[in-house]
Amino acid sequence: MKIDRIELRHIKMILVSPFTTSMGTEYDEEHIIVRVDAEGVTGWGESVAEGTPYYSYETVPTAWHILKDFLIPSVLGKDLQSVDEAIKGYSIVRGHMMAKAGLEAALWDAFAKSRNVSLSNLLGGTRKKIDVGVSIGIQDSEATLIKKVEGYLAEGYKRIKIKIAPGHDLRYVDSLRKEFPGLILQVDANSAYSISDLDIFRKMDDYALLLIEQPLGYDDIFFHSKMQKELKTPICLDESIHSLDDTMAAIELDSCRIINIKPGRVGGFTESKLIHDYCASFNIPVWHGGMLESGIGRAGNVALASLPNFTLPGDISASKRYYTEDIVEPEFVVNPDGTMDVPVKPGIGVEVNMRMLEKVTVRSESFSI
Ligand code: OSB
Ligand code: MG
Repeated sequence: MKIDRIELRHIKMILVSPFTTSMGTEYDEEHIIVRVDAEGVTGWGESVAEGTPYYSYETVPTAWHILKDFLIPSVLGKDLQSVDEAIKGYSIVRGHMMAKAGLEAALWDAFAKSRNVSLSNLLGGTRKKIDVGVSIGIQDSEATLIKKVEGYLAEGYKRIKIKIAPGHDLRYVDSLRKEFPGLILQVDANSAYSISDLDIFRKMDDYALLLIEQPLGYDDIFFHSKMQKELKTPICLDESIHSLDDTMAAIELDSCRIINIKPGRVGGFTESKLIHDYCASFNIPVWHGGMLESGIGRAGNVALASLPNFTLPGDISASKRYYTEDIVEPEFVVNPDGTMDVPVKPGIGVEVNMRMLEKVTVRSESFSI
C-alpha cells in the first residue's frame, strides 16, 4: 500500500465537565488527529499527547515535531506491505510512544479498509460487545460524587473508577462503599503517593476494591513491588508500563496483578497486542484505559478491547460522557446492560464528521510525496 499523503490536525475539544485528577483540572482536551491517504483509502488515528506534560512527558508540540520530522518521512511515499514494516522503519526513534501510536493507528485503519475487514477483526478481536466503565474525576464533596455515580449506574456502566489524591481518598471510598455495597469500584491515584503512604492503602484494603491504579511514581516498578506484597487488593499499573519489557519486569517482580493497556502509552496496537498476549499467558487480566479520546481514538480503543484477555471493563465511555458533539458518526453509546458495540464496518467502522472535525481543528499541516 503506497502512502501518498499524511495530514496532521491539532484538535481542541471542550469537555462537558471539568476533569480533576491528582495532576490538576482539565477543561478541554488537545490531541492530534493523523490522516493517512494510500491508494484511495483513508486511515484515521489519534495521538493522545495532551496540552500539558503532566500525565506523560509528551505534549501536542513534541508529538507534532516527532511525527513531522521523523515518523512521517520514514513512511511517506513507501509502498508498505504491513504495519510491522512501518514500525521497523521508525524503530530508530526512541520513546515518543504517543506520537508513534497516532501514526500506527491511522496505518492500521488504512490496512483494515484496504482488506475490507473491521479493525477488530484485523487485530484479532473476538467480542462483538465490550464491557465498559466510567472514570470519575475528584469531586468537591462525597454527596456530589454519590450523585454522579448514581447517574452513571442508571446509564448502565458496569464499574466505577474514581480518581484519588492525598486528602481526597479514604473518605470518598468509604462513603461510596456505604452507599453502594455491591459496587464494582476501583481507584486511580495517578502517582500521587509514595511508599511512606502505605497505611492509607492498608486501610483501602478493607473496601473490596477491584484494583488500585498507579499509586506510586510514574515510572516506578520497584516500590510498587514492595507495596503489592503488603496488600490483598491488586495493584494495576498504568503510567509505569511503556512496553512489553516493562510488563515482564512488573509481573516478575509482582509489582502489579492487573495491567491497564493504553495504546498511546505503549506506542500503538502492535505493542498493546504483545502485552495483551503475554499477560494472558500469565493469567494477568488486562483492561483498556482511556485518554479522553475523541471518537476517532475511541473507535481504535473499542477494537483493541475486543481481544479476549480484556476481561475487565475499560475506561471507554459514551461520546456524550466527554463531549457535547463527537467528531465521528455514529457517536459511541453505552447499551443499558453496560456494554458497547464493537463496530463491524471496515477499519475503525465509524465515519469522520468533517464538519465537526473542522470546527475543533486548531492547526493542520499536510505532507505529500
Ligand atoms: O490515568 O487513566 C488515567 C485521562 C487522562 C489521563 C490519564 C487518565 C485518564 C482517565 C480518563 O482516567 C479515562 C477515560 O478516557 O475515560
Ligand atoms: Mg490511570
